[in-house]
Amino acid sequence: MSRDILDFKGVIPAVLSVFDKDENLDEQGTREFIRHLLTYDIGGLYVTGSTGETWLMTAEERMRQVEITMEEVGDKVPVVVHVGAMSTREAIRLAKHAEQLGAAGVSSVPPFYFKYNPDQIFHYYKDVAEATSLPMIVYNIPLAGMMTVDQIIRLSEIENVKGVKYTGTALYEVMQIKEGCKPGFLVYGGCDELGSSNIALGVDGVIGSFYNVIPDLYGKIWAAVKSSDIAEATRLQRQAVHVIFAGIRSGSMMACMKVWLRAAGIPAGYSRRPFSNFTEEEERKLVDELVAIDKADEIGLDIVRRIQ
Ligand code: MN9
Repeated sequence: MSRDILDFKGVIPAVLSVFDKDENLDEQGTREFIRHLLTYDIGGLYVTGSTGETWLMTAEERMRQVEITMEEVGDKVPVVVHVGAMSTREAIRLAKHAEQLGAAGVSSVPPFYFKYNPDQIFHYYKDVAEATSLPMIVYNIPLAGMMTVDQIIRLSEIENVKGVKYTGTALYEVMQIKEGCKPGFLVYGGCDELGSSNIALGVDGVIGSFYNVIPDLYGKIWAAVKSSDIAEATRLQRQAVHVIFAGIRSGSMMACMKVWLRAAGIPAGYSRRPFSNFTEEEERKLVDELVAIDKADEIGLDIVRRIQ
């Protein structure tokens, strides 16, 4: 029971947004989906981020999504709201809204598209972080242009900047960040493919897309690493990678995860254009592929049990 960022630990889904077939935000579906996620041993929820297709949503829809999420979650687990926006002004509006609703923290990718210089990026984070009392989790992701370790260390000197979600693959940077930033600075692994390695490096949590689909498997990976059973962690991580690669190979990753969840009776909806959804035949193939992975790897995934 917490709204404290210090409890934002462990396996944390970057929540999928639930749209209906006509691309409307499906409020009832969202509620049911959040309730479903809360049945797992998760350390929190990260909403309206990349996996939530946030860049395809209006600010009003994002705020509505946060309202619904907070109503469903209450103080069961901490919720961090991604408030990244094209302008500082808009990010501040979203951050203030998240604060009013009781979020545990805010997060943001750096401003992108125009190639902002490091000072402009620094001031973006300072302005957004200082606009509320909430902790800010910086989000470093190649899609928005990776920031250097030095830049993250500089950002960590801003009082409200309390951590980073690092969706890179250069794991030595995770160590450099941990060593270079203030004590207690939170570091989250963002690349699901590297879950077990990130956990072994001592990250505070892992935040990502596939924890919407296979939170049970990642719970086991977390436990295996923490009990120093590296052989088991590696075996389980390999299985997770098979699922992730199937999702990526589909060509529309979020839509694919939603297909799998729907097949399991969980109302995760559809993706919004320009992402594509799948024909019924393609959907059947994707579901068959997930079931085949589960069988070949002898995983016993919860989602596959629900499909059958
Ligand atoms: O950081 C996610 N990145 C994106 C979070 O959504 C772009 C990851 O969870 C990846 O989706 C995942 C698959 O590549 O690692």
